Formats: sequence, C-alpha cells, structure tokens
Amino acid sequence: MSYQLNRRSLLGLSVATTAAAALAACTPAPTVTKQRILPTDPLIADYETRRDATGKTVTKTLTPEPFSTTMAGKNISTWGYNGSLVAPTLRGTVGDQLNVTVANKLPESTSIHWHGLALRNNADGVPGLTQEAIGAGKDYPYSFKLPHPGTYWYHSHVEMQRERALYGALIIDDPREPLKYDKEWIIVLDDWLDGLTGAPDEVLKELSKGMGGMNHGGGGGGMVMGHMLMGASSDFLGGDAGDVAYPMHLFNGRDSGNPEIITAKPGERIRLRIINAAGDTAYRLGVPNQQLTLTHTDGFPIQHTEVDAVVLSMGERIDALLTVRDGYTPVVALAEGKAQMTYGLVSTGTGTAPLMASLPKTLAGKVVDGGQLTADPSVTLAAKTPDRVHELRLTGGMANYDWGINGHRFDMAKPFENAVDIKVGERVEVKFVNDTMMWHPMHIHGHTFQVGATGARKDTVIVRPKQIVTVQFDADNPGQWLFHCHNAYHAERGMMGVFSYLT
Ligand SMILES: [Cu+2]
Repeated sequence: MSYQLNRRSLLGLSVATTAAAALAACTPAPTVTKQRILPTDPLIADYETRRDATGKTVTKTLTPEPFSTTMAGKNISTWGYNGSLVAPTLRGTVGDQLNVTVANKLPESTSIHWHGLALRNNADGVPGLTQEAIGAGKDYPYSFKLPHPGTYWYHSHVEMQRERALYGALIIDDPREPLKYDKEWIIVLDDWLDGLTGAPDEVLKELSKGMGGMNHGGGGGGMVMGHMLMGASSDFLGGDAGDVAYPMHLFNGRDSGNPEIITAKPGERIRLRIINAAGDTAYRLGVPNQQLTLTHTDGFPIQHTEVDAVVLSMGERIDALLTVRDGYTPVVALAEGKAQMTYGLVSTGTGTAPLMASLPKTLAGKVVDGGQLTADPSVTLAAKTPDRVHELRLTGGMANYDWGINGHRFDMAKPFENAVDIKVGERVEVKFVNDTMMWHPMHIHGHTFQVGATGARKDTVIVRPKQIVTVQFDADNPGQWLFHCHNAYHAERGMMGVFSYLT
C-alpha cells in the first residue's frame, strides 16, 4: 500500500523552532530541527512485522453512503456504512490481518479511524496527519494487523460525519479467552438528531456562535434553545452534562419505541459489549434491580466489579456480565443529565415485554465509570518513573465555544503546531488538567494508557470540571497520533492535539 502525504504534512517533517529568548535578545536565533517519525517512515512497517500474525485475513468492503430509513415514524435521509443505521460488525482474532476497502459513495471525502487500537500509524485514519482524506467516489485500502483483544469500534474521522451513522463495532477475539459466558450482546448507543431536528453541521454552526453572556447553568434535564441544551446537569459528571439537545437515543440503531429483543435461557450469562458512539451524551447503563459484573473497559480486563450501573462517555466501551432472569430483562441506557433514555430487552420467552413508560428513570446505588476501575494485574503497567511529563490543560468554554488544549485551538492545516513531543521507549505521563466548566472524555490514538498507578487501561477517560486526571503510557508505537476530546463538537472546535514521535 502506498500513498502520498499532502504537502502540509510533508512540511511537518522538519520543523524549525526558534528560541524566543534569543529573538528577544536580538541575537541570531539558534535553529533546532525536529525530525518527526511520519506515517511513511520505514519504522512503521518495521513495527508492523513485529506484531503477532496468525496468517489469516479478514476482508470487508465498507461503503459510506447516503441512504434513507424510518426513525420514530419519520422518513429520514442520512449517511451510514453499507446503507444502514447499523454498520457491519467487523470481527477477527488477535494477529489476523484486517483488509478493509472503503468505497466512498459520499458527496465528500471521508476516512475511518479504528478507535482504541495500537495499530500501525499509517492506518489510523486521520486525514492531514496519517493519510490523505478519501475523496468522493474514491476507494481506499486499510490493511493492518489486529494487535490486541477486546471491544473496539470504528468511525469516520472527518468533521461531523460520526454524528451521522458512520460508525460500527470492531471485536477482536482472544485465542486464550479467560472469561466464561454463554452469549454475547454487542450494544452500540448513540444520540441522534440527523433528519429529525436538523443536521450535525447546522448544530456545530449554531454552537460555534457561542453563548455570549447567556447562562448555560441550571438544573434538571435542561431546556432547549435551537439545538443547544441549557442546564442539563449531572452530579456524576460534575455539573453540565452536555451541549446538544437530541430528540432520540438509539440502542443498536433502534429508537426507543422499537427496542431490540434478544432471547436467552434463564441462568445464562451474557457478555455485554457496550460501545458509546454518541457525539455529546454519556449513558448510564444498568438493569433495574439487578447488578452487572464489569469485566473490561476500553477492551482491556479489569478486576471484576459488581455495580448497579456504569457510566460510559462518548468513545468508551465497557464489557459486563449479566445473568439472565426468567421473563423480560430490560437493559436501560439513561442519557446522563438529559432526562431521556433508550433500552433493549432480553427475553426468556415468558411474561410480557415492559413498556418504556414503566421502566425506571433513574439508576442509583453503586455507579462507576471506566476511569474509576482497577486494571487486571495481567495488564497493569509496571511501575516506572516517567521519562517525560506533559501537562495538557483543557481550555475554552461555552461563551465563545472555543475548546482547546493549553489555550490553543487545533488547526488540521497545521497539525504540528503545539505538538506534544515524545520518543520511542519513553514512559510518558500526561496530566489532563480541566480548566473548564464542563467534563471532557479525553481520547489518545494508538495507545492504551493507565489511569493513575493501578487504574484501568484505557484509551478514553472522563475528566470532570476542575479535575486533574493523570495517565501514563509506554511510547511503543511510533508515528503521529491525535489526541482529543471525544465530544464531537468540542473536538471539531479545537480540543485536539498530536502526540508526535521524534527520532
Ligand atoms: Cu470536550
């Protein structure tokens, strides 16, 4: 596979930095040239040969395209993979080669990001950084080895496309799977407005105007102004729950009037693989009057934890075991702080299906998010003094909708401006310092970090307002890797940056 990086990325190969102090002193500026390990570097291909290989290949064509469907009794037109709200689930075993041809039938360019995978950098799917965008009408081959087991997902990494239906599940099986269960249920959650109340691009435009002197605070489930949600609040998320009003929340592509029902036998254990694909909504998921056993977050095993409910931010995944009781078991996903819900049902063939109105509107008791769990010892990072510490302050606010990192709003035309330098072999510590009044789910591409000293291994973690979340990872996957808030609107407005491997 070969492709040309566009000019601006190539320009990033050598970045001349000038010492500001030298300029101020009017002396000739010393020039330091940084050599960045680009996706085209032979080292990327070299690292790929070191990854496990089964010799098997999983081949699939994904066609991003416009299509029409019905939702909540309305005809809508939107964009999705292979003409559906539910994209194909991609599945393979660790070491398999995944070959996906993207046949772009959208009227604009696109890409696919394979969320959570420590894969080869040139397959990461970030236009302007790891590849050129796939033009309208063009085909593009992704080809990479599946590096580690777990529950992952894939989605477009171009502008607001993920806010339509351009996402799907990606499951990587462990040839030595230690977990015992009878069945699996992949659950993909999403907040939806496209075609019902507007289009994601219109929402971004409206939010981008900012709120000026308006007050975004308040209580309860919020008040709607245009597309903006005012006063949606969640104690769990530390205040303001979200920015956007959605008319609908989807559970595996279905609206809440038409829930998915799976069948099982009483006593069976179901492995739930839960993926939050939403743009601006965290979900509190649970089964009324029954506990779940959490087993994984973001694909990696944790010390098993019994909970009454679990909160997933946008981009996060949770695996949990559910023991089936006789009758209908509702799996409820409450839109955190938004006074809305969606759900699915497990049926053993007896009793009657509950109506949504009869389901509880709250899930209380022991409630955690993935960032509060403890890594299974098999995946805990060995204690090591960091070689490098980066403080990444989350900045911006609703007034100007100017989300950024360290006060800088990311510009895809200049991806290496304010890049965060790292080197192969380093233990990197990152302090996410939230200077804003909102929570942000922070996601790093190409690596699975550890939260705190023994916390869960994750690729996306909730950082609450005014909180500091410290994570560490080993810099063992060279290339250029985006990191960003997984709120689709915050990311698009600039809360993004690049971890840049230097030679
Ligand atoms: Cu954010």
